[in-house]
Amino acid sequence: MEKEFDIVFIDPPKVILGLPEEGRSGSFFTSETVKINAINIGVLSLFSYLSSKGFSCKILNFSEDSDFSNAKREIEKIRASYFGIGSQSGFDYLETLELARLIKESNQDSKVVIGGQHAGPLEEIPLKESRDIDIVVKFEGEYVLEDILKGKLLREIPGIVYRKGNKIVNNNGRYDPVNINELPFLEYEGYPNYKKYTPVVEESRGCPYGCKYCTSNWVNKRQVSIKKPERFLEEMEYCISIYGTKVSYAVNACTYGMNPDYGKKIAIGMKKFNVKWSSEFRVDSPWEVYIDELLDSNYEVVNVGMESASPEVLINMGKTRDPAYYIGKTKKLIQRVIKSDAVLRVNFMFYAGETLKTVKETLSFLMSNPEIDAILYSPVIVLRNTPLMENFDFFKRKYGARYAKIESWTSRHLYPIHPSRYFTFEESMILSSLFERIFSDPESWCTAQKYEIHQTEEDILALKRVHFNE
Ligand code: B12
Ligand code: SF4
Repeated sequence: MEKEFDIVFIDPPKVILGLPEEGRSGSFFTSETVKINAINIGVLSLFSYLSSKGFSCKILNFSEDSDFSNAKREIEKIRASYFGIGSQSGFDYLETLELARLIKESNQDSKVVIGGQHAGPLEEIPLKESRDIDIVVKFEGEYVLEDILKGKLLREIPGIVYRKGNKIVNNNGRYDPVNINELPFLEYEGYPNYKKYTPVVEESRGCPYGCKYCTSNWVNKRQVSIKKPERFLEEMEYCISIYGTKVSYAVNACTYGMNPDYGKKIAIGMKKFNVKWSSEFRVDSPWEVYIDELLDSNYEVVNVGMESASPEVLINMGKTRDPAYYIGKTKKLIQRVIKSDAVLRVNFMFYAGETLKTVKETLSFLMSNPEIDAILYSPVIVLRNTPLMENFDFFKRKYGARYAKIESWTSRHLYPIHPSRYFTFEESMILSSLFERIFSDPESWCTAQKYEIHQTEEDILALKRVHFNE
């Protein structure tokens, strides 16, 4: 049968198989009733790039489905040479395997390729766990998929794992990072129901820092591609022409303003658009250079990852070698932001090796900085191909940390832990959830979180009700 599309991308459903039973909180844990509803930027970027190269592409968005009936129906109708599933977090992994099965049921000759921040670092594992998956793309997908669609021999394509007969072959090497200045604008209209979601524009991709729990430095090789301000603002203008000025805009970056002069120019340019926006940056990034312009540009939420106020934990995380400087700089940022109208949200993590002392240090920081409007507090989950997993023995020996072997999590290759002899996983979850509510003003918490849901009155109210029992 004639293939309708070269590649059909799929944004998979989230946690509809084997839902982790434990109540969820913090950035790794969303309430069951209010799921994150956001555009899968990885998939949209690949769709936009390959379309610009002349390939016929389509996106199927099942991310909000609560069973597979819709997916089954849609997949049965469509014919494509390749199906590409974007597994971005462990919460869509089992669902990705099930989609692969459904694809092969009705499209026996199609190839299934998967990638994304979760699937990539798993390398050969998805191929071992599902006969229906043919290729895993380990890193960025643009050039790799282009090669695949052009029919290049798989053995000659760096950074993929694939099936060859009964063998699984893991190719070494990788392409240089994609220069995001050279990518086409995101083709929002290609994403089903795109208007329901928070519009997003990439400012930079990748991260030079090496936090030990994070997969980004594996997927992006600790290299960064930053958009030139002119290019960014052009794309933002295009995005606003589609979504209008009434919604808030997410500017996607591991750390906004890694080139602080660009950060300043972008903030100045954003002011002219007169739209609310937000991004994320580290407390120890060079924000002094652009913070005045940022706070004067309708920047709605200052969303920063501090992760801990305990010097010992900060060192263990690989966040900084100089905790006093790091903590001092956070305090300066707080003092600057409170003079503005922006909401200040600071993110924390219940890390491996937390002791009574380290938790107390973070709590006393929160108590002495009541100007913080909202926090996210998440128990750490160990991920594959991170230094934390590789050096987990250190935390076992020194702090009595252990893996919490909970099937509903580990089957997703998300590895929760008992952080130390002082705390179990369950306690770290309960405490994180409590701290989050105690130290957050509900209104501000929802303003920060609204970038990850549909920005409707009802969704925001529902979020507040569920999270704060209000
Ligand atoms: C921005 C971001 C978000 C945003 C937007 C996410 C979105 N829908 O796109 C928001 C805030 C909504 C979000 C939410 C969540 N996120 Co998030 N997020 C990120 C962040 C910082 C950047 C991702 C990004 O957009 N990158 C830019 C795009 C272009 O790059 P990319 O996704 O890597 O895609 C490239 C490749 O991976 C590959 N690729 C991607 N898809 C595919 C598909 C195919 C077929 C192929 C071949 C290749 C491929 O090619 C792409 C282009 O080069 C990452 C960390 C990071 N540094 O990447 C965490 C990260 C992905 N998020 C994470 C998590 C846990 C979550 C949540 C589960 C948190 C929660 N509250 O529940 C939710 C889940 C959201 C969901 N819908 O599933 C984790 C995932 C860890 C894991 N292994 O499970 C990460 C890695 C951060 C971390 N280390 O903790 N997130
Ligand atoms: S700063 Fe953020 S994206 Fe960069 S390594 Fe640390 S956690 Fe990962």
